[in-house]
Amino acid sequence: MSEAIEAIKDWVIRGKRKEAIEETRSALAAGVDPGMIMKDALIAAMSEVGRRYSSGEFFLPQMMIAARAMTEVIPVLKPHLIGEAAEKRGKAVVGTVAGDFHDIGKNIVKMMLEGAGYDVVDLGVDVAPDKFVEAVQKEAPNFVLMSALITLTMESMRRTMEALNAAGVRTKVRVGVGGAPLTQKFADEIGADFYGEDAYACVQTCNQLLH
Ligand code: B12
Repeated sequence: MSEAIEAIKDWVIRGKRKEAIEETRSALAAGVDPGMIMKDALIAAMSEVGRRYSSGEFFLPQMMIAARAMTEVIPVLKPHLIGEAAEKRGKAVVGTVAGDFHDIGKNIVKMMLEGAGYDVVDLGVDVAPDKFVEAVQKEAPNFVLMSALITLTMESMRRTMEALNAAGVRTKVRVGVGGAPLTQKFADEIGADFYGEDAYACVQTCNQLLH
């Protein structure tokens, strides 16, 4: 892996946002692939932070400053990652489910969808099942995309599916789920239309389902 990628990853893990931004700018200027920076530096940094948190090497404040560094690098990367979509494709409602405040992954999904020509209604974090239902009724989207990062909050996805069914709007939308602890098996179990491993997969599946 290139030295630049390693350096960006390291600055993010250490929560050094100015250094992470500077390193990202020089890597981009040197022609390093932006997708690689996202995957091998930023997302890899978050996995490592998670590992260190689990093992007790890191505590919550370190996880927070690393997350802030990542969040601030993303806008630097954004113009290099996504182009101007030629045409509008469809509409998606995105949100992190009830009880969960993690939004980095959800925001990347949103960014990639917008870059691919989707209108995205972002419900934010800690979104209760009835808020998803209201958004479907009000916005008439093609997709409802739910994100969860905590094993316990995956259950909020199940409750949201139940709420969509109970309100009679489930058949009006395709539902996609994602986030680090999610699996295809869980998506099948709660009756979602698809699971996406990452933001690229999410956009690809949405495109396929529309055609
Ligand atoms: C950063 C982080 C935080 C930040 C969040 C900042 C923010 N604004 O989001 C802070 C410090 C605030 C935080 C808080 C907490 N966290 Co935290 N956090 C993380 C960490 C390190 C990284 C998460 C992340 O952003 N990853 C990078 C993104 C890009 O990845 P992603 O979200 O998976 O998204 C990608 C794909 O999954 C996919 N995707 C995502 N959403 C969707 C949706 C759809 C539809 C599709 C198709 C795809 C898709 O595309 C994305 C891009 O490719 C993880 C560790 C880990 N391994 O995940 C722990 C982790 C998730 N946190 C954890 C915990 C325990 C907590 C706290 C409860 C800690 C506490 N004691 O307070 C709180 C939670 C509070 C709450 N109720 O939400 C645990 C969860 C354990 C579990 N299994 O349940 C983890 C796994 C850490 C650990 N190893 O223990 N956290």
